[in-house]
Amino acid sequence: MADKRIVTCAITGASHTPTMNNDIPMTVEDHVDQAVASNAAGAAVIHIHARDPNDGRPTADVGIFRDYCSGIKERSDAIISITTGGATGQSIEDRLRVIKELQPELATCNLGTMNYGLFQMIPKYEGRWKYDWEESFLESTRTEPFVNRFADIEYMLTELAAETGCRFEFEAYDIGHLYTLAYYADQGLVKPPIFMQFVMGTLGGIGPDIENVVAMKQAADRLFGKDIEWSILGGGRFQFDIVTAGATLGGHVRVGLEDGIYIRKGRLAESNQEQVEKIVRILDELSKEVATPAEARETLDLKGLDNVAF
Ligand code: KMH
Ligand code: ZN
Repeated sequence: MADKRIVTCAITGASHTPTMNNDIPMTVEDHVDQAVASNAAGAAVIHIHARDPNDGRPTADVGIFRDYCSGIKERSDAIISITTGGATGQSIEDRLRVIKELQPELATCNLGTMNYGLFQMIPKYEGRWKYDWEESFLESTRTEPFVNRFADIEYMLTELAAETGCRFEFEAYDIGHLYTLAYYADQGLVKPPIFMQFVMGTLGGIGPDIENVVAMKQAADRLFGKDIEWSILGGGRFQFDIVTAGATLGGHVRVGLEDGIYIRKGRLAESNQEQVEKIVRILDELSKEVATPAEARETLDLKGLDNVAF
């Protein structure tokens, strides 16, 4: 593991909707502004999904992704990690098109088909929805699985990687996913450094308990040894507890409104930047240095901003 901590900020996502937090970015300008501000606050990596600017619904529109990416690139040297998870209801073809066209430095690779329950948030917002798509979208996660088949993973690790030169932020939602990745590493399809995101607290994945963070780390150490650069995110209200525990155990960290919409108990975050500032403060108190984008590129062996297609 590199000494300096790579901070990722997941600025928008599909887990939270406009009703839940007024400060979720909606327009292209919002996304670019919040990405640039988060980068300036210490996030070397900006993880993006795309939203329809009219009502904030998740979209796979490559033009919108392109506008975010070129806007961010114009005003910063942030590393952009584009989602391939997209949102429930999008086909795998829709989800991967953006990677083929924009050829980013990093893209996510989700390590298994699973339940991904967002419906449990519905009762809290009943009768207050701002847009008609929000409740039905969250409800659809009760019946629609999050599809990431072995064949999809293999395609990403082989053809997509060769065609685009992108590397992956591997999303592990449980310990079994680490074993899936270890299988592909044994097959020679994954080369170090392996950038791994421990995703703690998804309904359908491993829970947000400190004991589970330790178990994930121990399994990753056993399976990958020094080949891994692991990072951690905590979904929902345990976001900062989990991320701080991960940092203490030696991990890189991910924050952002995709993963949690609060800055502390009872107070919604005002922006992604506010969450980045908080984790950078915590890291500083723990005497841990934050990696610049250039340092993160070196640690993760990325191709560089000159080689993207946006
Ligand atoms: N929403 C996160 C828990 C992706 O974008 O591909 C997982 C994620 C996956 O960020
Ligand atoms: Zn995401």
